[in-house]
Formats: sequence, structure tokens, C-alpha cells
Amino acid sequence: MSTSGSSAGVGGETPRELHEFVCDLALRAGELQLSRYDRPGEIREKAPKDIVTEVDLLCEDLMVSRIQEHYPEDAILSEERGGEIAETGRTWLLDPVDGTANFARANPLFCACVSVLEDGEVVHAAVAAPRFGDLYHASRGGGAFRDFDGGRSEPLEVGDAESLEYAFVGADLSFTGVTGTTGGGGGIGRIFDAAWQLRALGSAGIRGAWVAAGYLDVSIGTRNTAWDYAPTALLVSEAGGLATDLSGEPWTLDSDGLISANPLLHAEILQILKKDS
Ligand code: 2AM
Ligand code: CA
Repeated sequence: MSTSGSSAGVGGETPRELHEFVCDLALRAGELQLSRYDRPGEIREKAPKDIVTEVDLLCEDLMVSRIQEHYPEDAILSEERGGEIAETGRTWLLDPVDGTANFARANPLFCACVSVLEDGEVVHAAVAAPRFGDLYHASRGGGAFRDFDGGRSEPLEVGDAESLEYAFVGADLSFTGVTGTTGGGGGIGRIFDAAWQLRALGSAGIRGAWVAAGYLDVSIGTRNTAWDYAPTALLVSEAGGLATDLSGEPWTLDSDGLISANPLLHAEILQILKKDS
């Protein structure tokens, strides 16, 4: 695991130790997911077509209790139990199971997402996709990596497609927003028209990690859930790409959505979105 340095961080530990904790937390949640693969337990509908399984809650309990044990001063914002972002100091953003609808039917595209914010900025992130044996992780200024095969690690670099004509574009299409009027509006459809191929994975965390790895060229989302997109923002920028909101401003926790891609594709997408408005 490569990290950005060794001087002591907010809680007295080094950035490397904090980064290793972040990775370990995502891996542990991923192990729990695997241990319950095909056994999601009780499934509840939070809202129409938006579900939570017993395993989401178990992973969340595991993650929150470990953070509280090791970093009792830190704020936590987690998808199922909520929480808040501290204005100063450190906040943990957790998506205990990202791709819950996939997990609930034993589709392997699910992951656990952990991000750490310091003074509102994403400084560490990890995405564990246990059915693939992959751990994607990044620290600000320290690069992005995929760990796999029990100990191997490779640096991540976004793909080099020079135009959408040759690009794989990832987006999830099943919920209101992607074809709605927020930000992109009909421009999203134009991006799809211009792309070579589309991919709808059902996990925003994996989608972003795959852009960082070059398996996809673009991740685009028109709803912003910080725990889904914070890992993408850090992984893709550390892998040489850009992550912005739908108008091209740097992605923040309050953004209306997310576009991440290599700089050339990113510029082409912004042009398309501008033309449409
Ligand atoms: P989740 O699995 O943690 O709910 C595809 O569905 C992607 O969009 C997933 O990453 C999913 O996260 C996210 N998402 C956010 N809001 C959603 C909703 N209302 N219904 C389904 N997926 C949602
Ligand atoms: Ca989730």
C-alpha cells in the first residue's frame, strides 16, 4: 500500500497508518458481505425501488464500531444510520454495501466504500469488491492502487480514450435523476449517443473504481450521495483523471452530481452538456 507520507496526522497516527486502517475497514466489511453472499437476510424497502438488507446494517455496525473504538473523536456519516460531516477535523463517510440491489440477488457487483475527509476534503478512500478479490484505494497525493491476489498491488491510471466515440460510459439508469433535468438534463442522452458503449453496473463505487483502473472511461451520475462518490473523486483524480460536478466545478460533498473521466473526455462531456442548456 502506498501512501502520501509518514508525518503524524489528526489523531496522532501517521497518514500511512490511517490509510491502512481505511483499507482494512473496507476489506473487513467485504469479508462480511462474502460470508453472507446469497444470504442477504431481511430486505426492507426504504423507498420505492430502494432497498436495505440485513447485511447492509451488519456491515455498518462493524465499520462504525471499529471507527469509534480507534478514532472516538471522529465524526461519521453513514448511508443507513446517517450522522453528520464535521466542519473541521475528520469525518468518515461509509457506504456499508454499495450495490445493495445486486447483493440482494447474489449479483457479484457490490462493494464496501470508506472515505475519510479532513476539513471537508477527501484524503483517503477504499473500495473493496470482495467477489472480485479487488481492493481499490487512494490517498491524496499518494496515488491510486488496486490490491489483488492476496498481496499484489498495481498503480491505477485512467484510460487514454481521446473521444467519446471510443469510450465506455458508466451510469446507472434505473432511478429518477439520470434522465431528469438536474444539471445534465437531455445532455446525458447526448453523451450516451456519442459514446461507443454504455455500462450500467448497479454500484457507483465500483463504477468509479473502474474508471480509475481504465476498465471504464467515464462515470456519470446525476444524484449525489457523498458516500458513493467521494471514493470516485479521490481514486479518479489520483489516477490522472478529473472528477467534477455537472457544470465542471470540482466535485464537493454538495455537488449536484459527478462526471469523472480523463481530461480529454471530461472536456468533451462538458461541451455536450453546455450545448444542451
Ligand atoms: P446503494 O446500492 O448503496 O443504494 C445503482 O443503483 C447505484 O446508485 C448504487 O451505487 C446505489 O447505491 C445508488 N443509489 C443511490 N440512490 C439510489 C436509489 N434510490 N435506488 C437505487 N440505487 C441508488
Ligand atoms: Ca448502500
